[in-house]
Amino acid sequence: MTIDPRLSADARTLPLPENGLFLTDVWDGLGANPKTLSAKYFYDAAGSALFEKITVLPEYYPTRTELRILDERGPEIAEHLPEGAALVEFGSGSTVKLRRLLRHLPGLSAYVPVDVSGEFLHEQAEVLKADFPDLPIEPVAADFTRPFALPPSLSGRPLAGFFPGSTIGNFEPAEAVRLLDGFGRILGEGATLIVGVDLVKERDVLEAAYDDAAGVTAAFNLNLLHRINRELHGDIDPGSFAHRAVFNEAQSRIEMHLVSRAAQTIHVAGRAFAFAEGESIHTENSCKYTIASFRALAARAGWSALDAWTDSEGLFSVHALRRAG
Ligand code: SAH
Ligand code: AVI
Repeated sequence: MTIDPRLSADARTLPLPENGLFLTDVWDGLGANPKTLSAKYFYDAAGSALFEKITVLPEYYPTRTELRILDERGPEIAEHLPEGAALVEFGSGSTVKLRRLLRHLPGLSAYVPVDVSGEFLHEQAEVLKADFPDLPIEPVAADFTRPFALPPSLSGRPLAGFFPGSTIGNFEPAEAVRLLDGFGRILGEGATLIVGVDLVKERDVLEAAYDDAAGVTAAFNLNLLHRINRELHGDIDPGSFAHRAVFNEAQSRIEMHLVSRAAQTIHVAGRAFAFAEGESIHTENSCKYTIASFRALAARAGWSALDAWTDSEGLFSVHALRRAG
């Protein structure tokens, strides 16, 4: 994913990406060599629903492992959040992780889920409000790589950030530094950020997690093509592309691609894009870290390490970071 360089705390603009931006990003990405599309476009309502199915697949260890860490270490994690804090979650999805933390955060003054998948965000916020009627919940539909405003009602409250799921891994390291620095500007000096980060492990485990036997991850990847057809007048035959997930060890990342099964030309809103047989669209990176390599990256973005927790098998990590002055 790419980060808009204008990301800053005091920006007051730009809610959801308009279709115009989706279109120009798709045109730019398919016109590039190699072809690429931003992973943030996976998440329309159908993509968010498919991601939820991924999270319970036997091969997809990150969600259940992070949930276990949050369950077991919740009290220690909570100690790093100031009393009366408003918690801003970046890429909140189904809010399942927040639910696990909430029982350890009785003093939370507000919860602000931020997500680019607007319809899903609002549905999930309504369900959460029904379950936690005393907690002020203020959803913000926004692309967090671009400038966005927090609700004015938060002003004066201490802010803390929550960024679970290893969504940070979907950004290449230089982009991840810019994103974490942007979160620091939004949350302010001295703020705490709790981040979930997937750890480097054997190729077989990683590749199975991104190419499951039931084909759900393939459907998630291919949904991007369906979305282009739905929203941008595309004429793509999704069946003419194959899902591929491969661990790029040198870059310590899983790469997802959509590989053209044949030489073909597709059209998006009237513009033509030619594919050779076997040519791919690079749709996602999912970078994997060690505790030390993630701490080094966070330090480059102005965050110092407070603590980190992992599961007994060393599959996944949760970090508490503090924004330096
Ligand atoms: N936090 C949840 C969901 C992770 S999936 C969990 O841990 O299970 C990643 C989430 O980030 C999705 O809900 C997706 O819609 C959201 N997302 C991805 N890119 C985004 C962006 N640029 N801005 C805002 N939300 C984004
Ligand atoms: C949201 N993100 C951290 C997921 C990941 O594991 O990189 C997205 C995903 N892509 C394929 N499966 C899950």
